[in-house]
Amino acid sequence: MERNWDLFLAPYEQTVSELKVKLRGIRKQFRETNQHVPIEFVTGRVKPIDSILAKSKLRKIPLERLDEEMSDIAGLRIMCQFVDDIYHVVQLLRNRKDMKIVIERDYIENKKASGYRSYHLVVEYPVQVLEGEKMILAEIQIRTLSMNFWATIEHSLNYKYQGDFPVEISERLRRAAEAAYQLDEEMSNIRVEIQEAQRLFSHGKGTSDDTNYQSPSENEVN
Ligand code: 0O2
Ligand code: 0O2
Repeated sequence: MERNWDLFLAPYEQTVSELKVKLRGIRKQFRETNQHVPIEFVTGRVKPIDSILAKSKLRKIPLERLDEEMSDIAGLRIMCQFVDDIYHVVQLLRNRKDMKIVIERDYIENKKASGYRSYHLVVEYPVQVLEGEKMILAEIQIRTLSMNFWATIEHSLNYKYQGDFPVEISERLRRAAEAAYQLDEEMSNIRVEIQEAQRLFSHGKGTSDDTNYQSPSENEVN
């Protein structure tokens, strides 16, 4: 029977839209409460039909089993400034009642052979459809801006070489991945410096409440 793709993909479209709003909502709540915002930006996509077909062929997933066996038809990506933010976001998602994490893969501690780093979650997310509730699998990739830069470039090169990189290019990409990670580590070190300075500053003013942090000029005026 010919598959009606619009009908099949509709709950996935709905999942991506709803999760984008919810994940961007987390960002907004941090901003509004003057806390360090662990999310820089959020993107999402439904996997294009030709990619679904190519992957199902490669992984030998029968089309009737796509709902259960292809976990990235709905895909969300959360970009963070710092590596620590990634683990903070994972913890926030673990505590949520509106989605259930079913798979966790830490490709930061365990980077891939290509040099790829990111934290992957697969969640079960319930969407409301005419027939009632439907459970949809969605993949959430959480990465720093620097990991995202590397993955985006590597992904486009993958198209060019169809995954079959010349040895020299793979080696260069692996070195670039390490350089990207070093950048993350340097930024984390600077971040500790900044936070220490903020703590010293607020203690000096007789308050330890970082959420009430104001810039020196504002404090002097008040
Ligand atoms: P903000 O936080 O105010 O900047 P839509 O599907 O229409 O809901 P959109 O926004 O059209 O989503 O596209 P997409 O690709 O999902 O992008 C989501 C957000 O990520 C957008 O911000 C983009 O500006 C932002 N974005 C995408 N790529 C980059 C990037 O490389 N760097 C940065 N800093 N931001 C990026 P918003 O929605 O305007 O929200
Ligand atoms: P897309 O939409 O082109 O990004 P799965 O593929 O999820 O069934 P697997 O392989 O165990 O099973 O999943 P994994 O490795 O946790 O996640 C796969 C996704 O992670 C890929 O999606 C990429 O988005 C990303 N990814 C994994 N390894 C690499 C890598 O070496 N380089 C880059 N740039 N991205 C990587 P797809 O399937 O490629 O789809």
